[in-house]
Amino acid sequence: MVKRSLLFIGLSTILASGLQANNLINGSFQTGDFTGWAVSGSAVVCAGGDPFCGVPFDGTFSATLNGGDVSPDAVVSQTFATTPGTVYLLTFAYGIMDFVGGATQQLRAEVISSAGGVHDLLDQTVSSPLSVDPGGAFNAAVSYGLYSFTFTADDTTTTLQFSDLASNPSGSIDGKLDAVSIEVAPEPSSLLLMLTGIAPLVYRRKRSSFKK
Ligand SMILES: [Ca+2]
Repeated sequence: MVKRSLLFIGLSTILASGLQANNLINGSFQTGDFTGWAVSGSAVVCAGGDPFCGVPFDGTFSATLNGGDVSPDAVVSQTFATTPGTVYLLTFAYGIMDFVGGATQQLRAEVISSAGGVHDLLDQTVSSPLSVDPGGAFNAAVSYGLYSFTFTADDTTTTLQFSDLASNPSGSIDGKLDAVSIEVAPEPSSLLLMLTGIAPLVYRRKRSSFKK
């Protein structure tokens, strides 16, 4: 138990230090909007106190994809400065809010070099964790997973792009995106520790104080 606690503290320290070096602007949407991002389709930034928003993974605000009874067509991207030859670590929290439980949604994450080519550094589609039974409508429970990928930059600017690929565009099942970070990757030994620790973690955020 002690070792596990120490490991958790170590991971938290790495994550915290990484967030301080985030190459992205407004990666956690804490401006309350998409400042720094280019957005098309159904995506909004909303506050955690809104029962239709869901609890954020980090801070006060998070992004909702395909909120309401709309088709999942959101594309959210940001171009940032990079150093060619440097290995970067992309991390983001992706989750699902569902008023029934037992569903998943899918998100495509691409890293596109400005040097040319299409989607040439990273192209991964992730599935959210299974949604939880919220125990009653509008309690804003969200199941988050934390996802990490590395890529090697080959130009001075690079674009991160998320595309909503949810297969269940119901009004009561929405995707959630938060805590997006791109930082210079830690040394391989630290990275292995970090990824090993992150993989089993699935987060459930529930605003216990939200009762109306
Ligand atoms: Ca946030």
